[in-house]
Amino acid sequence: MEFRRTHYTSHVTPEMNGQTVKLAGWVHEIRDLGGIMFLVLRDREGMAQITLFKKTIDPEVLKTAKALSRESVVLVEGDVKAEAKAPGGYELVPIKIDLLNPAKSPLPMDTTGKVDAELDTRLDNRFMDVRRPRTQAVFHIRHHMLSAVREFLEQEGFIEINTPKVVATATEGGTALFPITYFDTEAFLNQSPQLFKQLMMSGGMDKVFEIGPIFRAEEHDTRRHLNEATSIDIEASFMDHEDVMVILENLVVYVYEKVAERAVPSLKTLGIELTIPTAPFKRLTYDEAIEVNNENSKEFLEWGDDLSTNAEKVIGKFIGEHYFITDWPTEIKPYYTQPYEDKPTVTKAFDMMHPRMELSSGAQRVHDHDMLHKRIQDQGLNPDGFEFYLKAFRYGIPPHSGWGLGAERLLMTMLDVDNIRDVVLFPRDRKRVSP
Ligand code: AMO
Repeated sequence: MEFRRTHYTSHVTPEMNGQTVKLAGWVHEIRDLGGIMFLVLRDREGMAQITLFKKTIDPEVLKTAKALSRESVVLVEGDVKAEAKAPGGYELVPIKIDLLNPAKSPLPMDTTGKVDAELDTRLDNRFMDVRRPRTQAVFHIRHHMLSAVREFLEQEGFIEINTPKVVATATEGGTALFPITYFDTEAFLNQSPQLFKQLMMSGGMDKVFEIGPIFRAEEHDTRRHLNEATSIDIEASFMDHEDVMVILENLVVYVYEKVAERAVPSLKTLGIELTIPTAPFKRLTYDEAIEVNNENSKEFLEWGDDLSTNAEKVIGKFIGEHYFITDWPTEIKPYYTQPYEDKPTVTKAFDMMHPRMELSSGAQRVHDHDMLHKRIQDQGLNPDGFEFYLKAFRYGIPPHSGWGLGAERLLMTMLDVDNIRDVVLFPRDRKRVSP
């Protein structure tokens, strides 16, 4: 049986009226209306209507069609007939139907969108959930988002690196680690490429980026936290925090623009019209952010408090678009952020926010070895564990800055998706490690 992609057409248009084509895909729907039978065939391009006129059709073809179960994989050879009422503006009158692989019934979930499935059912059967046009649209957009990120950073002179995910030390003091057995010693899953991307500044790579997994062992069960997330990280030498903030806001705008341009069918499937943010984003100092919160919320924040989820919402509602929060208290930001020389209680760190949540954190980094050593100690961490990192600061490392941007959060806020699990193929959370 011939099934190779090169032997069939995947993109049929009404202009091909009269031509004989071959289409392969899944049986999305079967409708038997007496004198006429419709099969809806689904492939990654969309839907095609196969119309069987029972009076004129070859009885063998009709027999095969009648025996089909939904979600079976078939190859259909047929004549294209322009038909304004059919999806895509054409129907296919079959000459031959080959069953490539039958699907068992009943299905673990519906793929037509007619029956709502719980998120857990969809995630348990992700292979089938991805057959739903809406789910597939999300992951097509994710592809376009990441490809635009790569394109933008490459245009800005960044090169892509890959750093280890099995590591010996914590990066983000405070956030929990997943320990693993590594031969006869203990290791951890990396929380961030932070230390490694900084090492590359000492290595003279100047502008690097990585798109990779980060692991956080926190037991939160929220709609915006995963235990394995994807982080878009950059690090750049001879740049300060303000320089990398400009790169970040321009990247966000670029990604929105490219997704709007290139993912038209997927956005249509989701019923979304993207509003492209405009750069520069508003900049609020931490002090101003606290003030906005205190004037608009029942929850009073003192200088030095981290912003609660509620405070993020209150401030986000007040601002109403993407914005930055800059100039954070040094003590609530990681050891690697660079305090202001003339005001060391405040650090050159920033968060980039969507009105719904934080999307990114970044900073100018400490590049002075002794200061870094002291900052590690001051945060209650043991500098011995950081020797491989500190070493790179003794032999000439330029001033540098960078940020980490959560890919899932960027996508979920772009598409106004409620739950972060909906934008990851196989989410990892407190209750889920499979599939
Ligand atoms: P931070 O810990 O703020 O900073 O992480 C950066 C961004 O990554 C995303 N993120 C998450 N997304 C989903 N689930 C999680 N559990 C999760 N944790 C983080 C968020 C967040 O803003 N090393 C610094 C970055 C830097 O300074 O370069 C860091 O990791 O969108």
